[in-house]
Amino acid sequence: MNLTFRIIGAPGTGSRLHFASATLNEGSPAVCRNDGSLYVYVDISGKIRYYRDDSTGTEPSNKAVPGAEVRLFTQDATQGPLQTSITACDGSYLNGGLQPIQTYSVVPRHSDDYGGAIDPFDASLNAQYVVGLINLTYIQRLAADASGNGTLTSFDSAKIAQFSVGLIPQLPVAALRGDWVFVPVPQEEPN
Ligand SMILES: [Ca+2]
Ligand SMILES: [Ca+2]
Repeated sequence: MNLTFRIIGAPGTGSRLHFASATLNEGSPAVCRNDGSLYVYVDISGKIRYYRDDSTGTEPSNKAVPGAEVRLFTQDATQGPLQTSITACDGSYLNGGLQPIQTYSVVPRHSDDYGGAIDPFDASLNAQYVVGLINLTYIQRLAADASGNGTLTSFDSAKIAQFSVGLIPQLPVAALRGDWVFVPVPQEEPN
């Protein structure tokens, strides 16, 4: 037996569905009255942008990050991603048709595709910060932490220098959290 419901309402709203009784008009097949729920599907969408626009020096910038992978997870950590989308040319992504009755985590990642962003000058900036010659913002320090240990030292400067001239294929931090760092980290949001 198929029952068709036409659901109207705002995304994320819904109601419980209770079957008070069920009667079949012929024979004596078993009838199970399992309650359920009806809800309007929700979408999770957003945009990924570079923190810094290298052409204008603007932070945070409006410069889009295309081609990043955006994975959507449920709370069940044993499951793989429920959906995966790729950011478009304007940095936007959309994961749609989702049940509003559970918690989701949005986890972006991106690899390689540095576009010449890491050069010896970055190693120099890092070194200048380490000896107190310049200041770096929190996000700049996050980007400069090549070892991923939470602090900036001359070791980070050395790794950036080595990577920028091709002596090492990857920064040590990439083994911990991938080639790219995304801010903010995934967090819970209400519907
Ligand atoms: Ca740079
Ligand atoms: Ca470090």
